[in-house]
Amino acid sequence: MAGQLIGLQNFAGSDAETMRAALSGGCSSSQCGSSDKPDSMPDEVWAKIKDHPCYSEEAHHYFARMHVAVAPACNIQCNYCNRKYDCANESRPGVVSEKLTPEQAQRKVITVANEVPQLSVLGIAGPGDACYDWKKTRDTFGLIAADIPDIKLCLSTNGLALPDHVDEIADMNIDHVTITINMVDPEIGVQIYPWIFYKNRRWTGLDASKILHERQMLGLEMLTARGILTKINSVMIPGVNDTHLMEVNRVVKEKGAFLHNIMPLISDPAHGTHYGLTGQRGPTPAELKALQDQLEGGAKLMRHCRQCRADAVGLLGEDRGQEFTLDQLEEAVAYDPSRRGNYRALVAEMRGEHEAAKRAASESLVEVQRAPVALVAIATKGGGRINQHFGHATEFQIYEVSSQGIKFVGHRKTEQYCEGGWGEDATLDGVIAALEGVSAVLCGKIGDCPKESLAAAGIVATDVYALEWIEEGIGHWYEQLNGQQEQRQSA
Ligand code: CLF
Ligand code: SF4
Repeated sequence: MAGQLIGLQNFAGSDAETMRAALSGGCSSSQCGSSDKPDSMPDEVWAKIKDHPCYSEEAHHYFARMHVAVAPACNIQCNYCNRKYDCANESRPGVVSEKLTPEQAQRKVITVANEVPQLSVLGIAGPGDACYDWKKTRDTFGLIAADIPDIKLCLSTNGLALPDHVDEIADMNIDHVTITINMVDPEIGVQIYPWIFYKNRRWTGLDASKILHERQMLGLEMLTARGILTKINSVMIPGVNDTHLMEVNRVVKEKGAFLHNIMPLISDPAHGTHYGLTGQRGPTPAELKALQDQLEGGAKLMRHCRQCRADAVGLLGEDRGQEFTLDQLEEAVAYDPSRRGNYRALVAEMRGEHEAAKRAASESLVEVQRAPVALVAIATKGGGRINQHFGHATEFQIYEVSSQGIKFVGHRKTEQYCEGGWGEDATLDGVIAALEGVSAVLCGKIGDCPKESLAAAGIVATDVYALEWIEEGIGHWYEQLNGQQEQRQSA
């Protein structure tokens, strides 16, 4: 069944046929038409999210974001942040990005747009606060929107300075704003924020926490009133705000938040943060999933966040930032819209086919009565297909399957097992540990050796479904599992 696996991240050419082959993994058939728009979603909201890889889980299979690190100044102190590094409210902590001027950012974005046709969103997520360092944020977005009018503009903020800029945000067509809201009770905020800087003075303790809370709520309400989509990031800090995040979810939903993204605290003494140095731990993956499951039915959850860098480039889960550092950029660049245009046209076709496959998979699962709920890990390079070699994966996308359907529930990061054609046993042990609780791994290709080790750990690994759509492959695997069980029961 498996044909040639074609990389999605590096399209060799800009012509439509090359891209079609890369996207379809070798198949040439496609159908136009249907979309993934939920029936209850207004068309104007769908138009804003359908190509945004963070606001739409489906879009993250096809579209890429890039961040430019133009806003280094910050007006608060979070206990999980060390100012040597980038803003941990949106980015993985402990990472330093290359700070850019708005003009340097403009050259970088044009270069990326010419080379990465999946690019759909430009985000400013620090390395400090995009609203506090507003002039640089505004100048950067202004320059790039003039060159690439269809790129979506997205920013991330702690919220303190947000109300001062909401009108300009609306005027500049910034459709997506993330606010980090870790509490709606200032008493809890005291344990997270030692100080803020507001109205030319420094505030501490409960006063600081109250001001921050009021400004965050005001900013969220102002954005909602203007129809700007908001995502709320909350850092889950066990023993500090973990149980309180239920209340945060309720309040932000009431105030119109579009998405809620619960991010695990990453705490490491090497990062030099207050929490890192005082031994505050982050949640386990199981604790995070349990909280997310409890929140189902509240504000819609984002479960596919990768806590990316403040200078990240590429599909979520990949980081091509190092290919576009300042020293590699040309002095003068001009935007060429052809590759992004060709790519979008093809994705519009492919999505129809993907949707049809998803529907067919769901319908066939209704027939499957007896098999238990299972977690399935997928190795994918993007495009919505099972198209990555097991040994090349640095993360697996995790889906939950039952007779009720198939849903994306998260991802697990791993070390790459196979480097230069050889797999390391020690690395494989780490991969197996990362796949705890998973019943099957579906991938583009896998050798006998890792397959046997996974089988010994109770995990089926197979490349039989290579190049199928993810949901299609999971559905086929699950039906086959059910068939085996039925045979065992009738024997
Ligand atoms: Fe960047 Fe954030 Fe915009 Fe996305 S990231 S500013 S909304 S374009 Fe996305 Fe990265 Fe998670 Fe952020 S995966 S850290 S949620
Ligand atoms: Fe650090 Fe971001 Fe918090 Fe500022 S808002 S202290 S940069 S994590």
